[in-house]
Amino acid sequence: MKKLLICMFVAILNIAAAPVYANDAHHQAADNQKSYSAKGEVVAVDSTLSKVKLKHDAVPELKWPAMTMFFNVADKSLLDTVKVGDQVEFEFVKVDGNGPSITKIKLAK
Ligand SMILES: [Cu+2]
Repeated sequence: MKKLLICMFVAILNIAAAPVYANDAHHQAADNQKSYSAKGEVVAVDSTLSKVKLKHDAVPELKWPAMTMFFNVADKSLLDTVKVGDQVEFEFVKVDGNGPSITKIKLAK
């Protein structure tokens, strides 16, 4: 629970920081399209809400510690290939005001 709160706090900080980039077209475009990679384990799949809960490793680029949290998925069909307990590699983008969104997810080798 504590880690989830930290994660939400980080998300809120990122939303608060967004206007800083709004004046700089270059940075805004780069940030919106940047995707981040991480590995983790599937803890829960909610295909109705297009969300997946992952126990993910640290994401140094975002200064995220390892934690368990929900991610949105860009396309619901991404969830067809994973199930609870799977070790996965995934990529996500950050969407202003709507949390991180997974764009790719596959079984880890
Ligand atoms: Cu997290």
